[in-house]
Amino acid sequence: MSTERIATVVGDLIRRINDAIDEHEVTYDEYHAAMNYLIRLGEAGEWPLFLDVFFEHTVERLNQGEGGTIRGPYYVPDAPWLEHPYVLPQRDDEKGDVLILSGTVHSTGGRPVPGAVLDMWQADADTYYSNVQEGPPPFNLRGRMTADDNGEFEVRTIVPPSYHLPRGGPMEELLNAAGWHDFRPGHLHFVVSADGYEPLITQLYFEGDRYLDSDVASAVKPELVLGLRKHDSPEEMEARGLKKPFFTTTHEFRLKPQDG
Ligand code: MBD
Ligand code: FE
Repeated sequence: MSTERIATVVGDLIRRINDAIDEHEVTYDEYHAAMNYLIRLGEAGEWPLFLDVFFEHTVERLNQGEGGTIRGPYYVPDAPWLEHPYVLPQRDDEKGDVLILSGTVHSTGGRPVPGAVLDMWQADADTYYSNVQEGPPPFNLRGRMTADDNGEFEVRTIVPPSYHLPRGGPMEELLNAAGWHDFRPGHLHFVVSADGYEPLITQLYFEGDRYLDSDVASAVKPELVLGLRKHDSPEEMEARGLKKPFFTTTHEFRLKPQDG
């Protein structure tokens, strides 16, 4: 970043925070409480969580647009490559309803993108992300896969229930202190990429989740909310080799060509 850009953006941030302090007549006690809070936020390693919850959505909207949303703090690179038929790595007794997500990767012009890479991750049914929180084994519910020659893919995972942010640290303390809830609608995360296209960072949500309209991270867009179809007949379960009911849904990811 240039000196000029830093002076412009940081200068404006400082001015606006001073305006808020002024408008709300912040006391010395409040000023020191804020200082103490920000120090503890850093010591707890929660700066990425704080920034992605409160600010990433605006950066995302300016830089990605339709079909995308925020990445959030819990992406981990180098997730395992999956083999056909794709099943997101999970424990034998992984909690949650079975979800079969099928779909396509197309260009914004509508053409299939053969071989597009889908890097996918999600929390488990108890809201824990592998490689981040204690609990799940490494790379649980994280994996990379490719779309076929027609840009199509299908992957089996679990339906993500409503999600709450990690608790017990400064982030939860702030949300409680302000009387705000700490929930996000259940979601699946993706980075979809292919040669010649801008990578698409996005999430998928599901109809009926009670937090679709009040996501603490402000990251829901209508085109990312999918319907779920339930399959509970013995024939459908047997055809899939499943012993319990399952849900299906589909989505089309649209990649923007580079420089165009
Ligand atoms: C998450 O899982 C998440 O997706 C976001 C955006 C913020 C915090 C935790
Ligand atoms: Fe998430």
